[in-house]
Amino acid sequence: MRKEVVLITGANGEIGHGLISHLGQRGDVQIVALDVSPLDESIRGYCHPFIQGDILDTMLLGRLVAEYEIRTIYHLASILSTKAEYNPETAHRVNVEGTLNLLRLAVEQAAWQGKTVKFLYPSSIAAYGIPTLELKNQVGKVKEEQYLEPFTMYGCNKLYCEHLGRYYTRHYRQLAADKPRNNIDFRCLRFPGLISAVTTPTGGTSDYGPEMVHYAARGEAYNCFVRKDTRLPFMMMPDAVRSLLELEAAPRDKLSKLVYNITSFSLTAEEFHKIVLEHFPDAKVSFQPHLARQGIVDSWPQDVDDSAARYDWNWKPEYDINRAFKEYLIPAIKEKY
Ligand code: AKB
Repeated sequence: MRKEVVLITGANGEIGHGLISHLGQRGDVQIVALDVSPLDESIRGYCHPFIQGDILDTMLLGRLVAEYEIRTIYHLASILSTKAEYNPETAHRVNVEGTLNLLRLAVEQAAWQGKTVKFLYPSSIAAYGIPTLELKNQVGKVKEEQYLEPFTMYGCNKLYCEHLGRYYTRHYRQLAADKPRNNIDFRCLRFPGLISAVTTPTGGTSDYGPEMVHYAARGEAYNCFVRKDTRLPFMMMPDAVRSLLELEAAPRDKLSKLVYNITSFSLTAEEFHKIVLEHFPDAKVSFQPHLARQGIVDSWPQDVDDSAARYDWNWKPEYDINRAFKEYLIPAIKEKY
């Protein structure tokens, strides 16, 4: 039997890496992978094919439409929050025009196949913007609809692309005489800061968490760019990958939202440091807040309300703080270095 085709953009990024390893080992789908950078050798064998190319290259995307019957798209490619601030217009092009191109590809695929195409999209806590630190410290778990005034280009892009996904799913070509049957099924997760044992993040602002652990494991000193009391929600990569796959598999009629918060645990940079020291007693970490990056993290919630995901599709993280470090991150990272 022919395997269903899954297109993964941003294949070489952190989530892409985890998702391709997981789906590749499962072996029940054909992974067509796309990234501007060459793909890590460890996951290349799972991709049939891997295409090195740009999501802004509409000719390339047109070729994909013609060559493959894509049933599910995991559109992971994006420029993260810190990197995006150095060149906001380029970030806008990649994050927004790139997403629009992929939604367009999904529409064409759906029309061509006469079938629904699922579109899985990772959004982020960066979509939030809590105006003051005082308020951040008061509000507790933030719901999907609250404080949506992001401080970063990346956050604006993520929030707008959530709207684009909703538009394409519910209203696209609403005035067209030949309005096509609605065949895009957009499903989105707002991720907290993600932590992988396999890859180190680049260009994000929640990166201080994973960086602290990876630096300690390599025996390198780390200068943390946020204050000790800075609290953010985090999640381990295996949970993030599982959440994407569970949302993908959930029956449409169980989903009351197109965009869901999810989280695993929240901790401060100081708590992070203490855990790192338990496992790497020689770790050298200093705290020297970077004004702008601190401001960005201060606008993101300490915690998010993921009750809708828990109720609608039974979301539950496997890794709480204890298991996250003891059973996943530390053993895997010690093996890596
Ligand atoms: C970033 O820091 O930009 C990302 C995110 C929170 O989406 N890790």
